[in-house]
Amino acid sequence: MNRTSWLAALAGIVVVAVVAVAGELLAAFTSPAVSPITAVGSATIDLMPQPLKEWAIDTFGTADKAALLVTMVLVIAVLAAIAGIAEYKRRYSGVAIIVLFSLIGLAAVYSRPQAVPSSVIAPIAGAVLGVIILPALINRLRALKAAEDPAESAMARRRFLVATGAGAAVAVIGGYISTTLRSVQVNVAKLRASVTLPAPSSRAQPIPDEASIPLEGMPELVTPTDEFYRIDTAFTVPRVDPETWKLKVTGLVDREVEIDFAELMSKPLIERYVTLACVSNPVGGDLIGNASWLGWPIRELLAEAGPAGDADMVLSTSTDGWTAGTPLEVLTDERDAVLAVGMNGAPLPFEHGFPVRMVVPGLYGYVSATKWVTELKVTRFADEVAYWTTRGWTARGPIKLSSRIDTPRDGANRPPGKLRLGGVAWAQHVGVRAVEVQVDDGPWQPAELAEAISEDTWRQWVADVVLEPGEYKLTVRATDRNGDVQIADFAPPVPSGATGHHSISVSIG
Ligand SMILES: Nc1nc2c(c(=O)[nH]1)N[C@H]1C(S)=C(S)[C@@H](COP(=O)(O)O)O[C@H]1N2
Ligand SMILES: [Mo]
Repeated sequence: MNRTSWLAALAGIVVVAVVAVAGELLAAFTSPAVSPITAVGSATIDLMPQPLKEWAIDTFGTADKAALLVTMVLVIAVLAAIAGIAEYKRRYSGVAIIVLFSLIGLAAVYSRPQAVPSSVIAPIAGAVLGVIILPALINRLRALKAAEDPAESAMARRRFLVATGAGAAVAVIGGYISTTLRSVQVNVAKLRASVTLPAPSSRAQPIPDEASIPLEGMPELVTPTDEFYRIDTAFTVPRVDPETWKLKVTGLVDREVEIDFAELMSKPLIERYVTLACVSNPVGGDLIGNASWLGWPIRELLAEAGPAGDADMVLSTSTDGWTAGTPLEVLTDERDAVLAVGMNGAPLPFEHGFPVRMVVPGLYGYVSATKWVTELKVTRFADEVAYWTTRGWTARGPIKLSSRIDTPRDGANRPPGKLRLGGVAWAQHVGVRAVEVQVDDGPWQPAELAEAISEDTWRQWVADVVLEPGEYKLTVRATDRNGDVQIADFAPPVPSGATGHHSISVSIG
């Protein structure tokens, strides 16, 4: 690339940055819930092919949104550079790229469930701006190229650089204003501080001392909230105001019911420990956590609405349009599926669904744990398809019986003699009956089980093995209270959750 091409690329990047920032600023007033950039991010997540999504979760885990943002910025910068060069080479070809960009932004905004009619203003205004300023800046570059004597050339260079520098300054200052504006518009800290949790009418079963086994490397029995895994499709975490939050029960019901946050908080709330697990969790993975949840049983709310006899599913919807399809049965049976407002004794964090989410013992999160929930539609599996079900996952998602070795870590070196292994096993809503460990292909040996908090939570285990110097493979498996043994055959997370035994390697000596 020659010097002029570099300058044209720079012009393209500056123009697109100005357009993007203008769009964000305008959206702060015309469409606070959906801006062009967040809409493109969210739409990208929704459209991303399944294998890519899984790879992103595997590689970046909870940092997947940050990774997406960085990728988006890089891709947009490259396209912007191309638009600048194209415009220089051929009038209006760069403009065409900017228009195309804006159409994509417009489509993304339009696809968002939180979009309002005025949400289209920002991408359209951005397009108009880009169409005006890109040719203007590129014309200055042409003037520079066409300059015939040194004085004219110096003048043209100054004019180009001043305009480009001004554009960059506008983008930086505008970007700063737009982020500040957002934090002023939504006083995030205040939203959560406004909530005081009532005392539960039924407390969580006290945790017996014997439920935790002291051993270096064991996970905490109750996962600290800030270490709890987070998985969702939300490019920006929804900030829902409890003052305006409402939950509707619709669909195949005798009567539609609506409940607001104050009403929900005035109900008799129960507190329970429930271990939540993600269907994307690979064997031995850490997309699982145990917390106490304070909430109102969903069956009580459904009873007020009166589900029809032929209904078999509840489609729950989040403010951001995400949906889960949960069997009606598990929301009405004796298990404590709740509309949770509290997690580990505090209001839900925004990332975990503030102000209200669902927690259903025994089901993977993708079919049950709707965060920022605002609607429960009583319906039939035959009639509705939830978010992940359209993307290759099974419609029903009971958590599979599983176990994990937490200590020692895979690849650890230990001295010969007695080695104590430890970890967790889970079979939510059935309960773990036994855990066994195996050295290489040797016999299965029983592990010692900690006491369970309840059948809805994971259970700790330890086992001692005696090993001489050498390399070993150590494996764990669990049996549930129905007598079912954890499946040995390997299956990937798609479509209904991973199976296979977790193994680690250790070297002794
Ligand atoms: N609104 C919304 N709720 C959601 C999701 C989502 O993408 N959007 N993901 C679900 C999935 S796949 C899981 S595993 C759990 C994770 O809950 P956590 O992030 O609080 O751990 O939330 C569920 N609830
Ligand atoms: Mo999940």
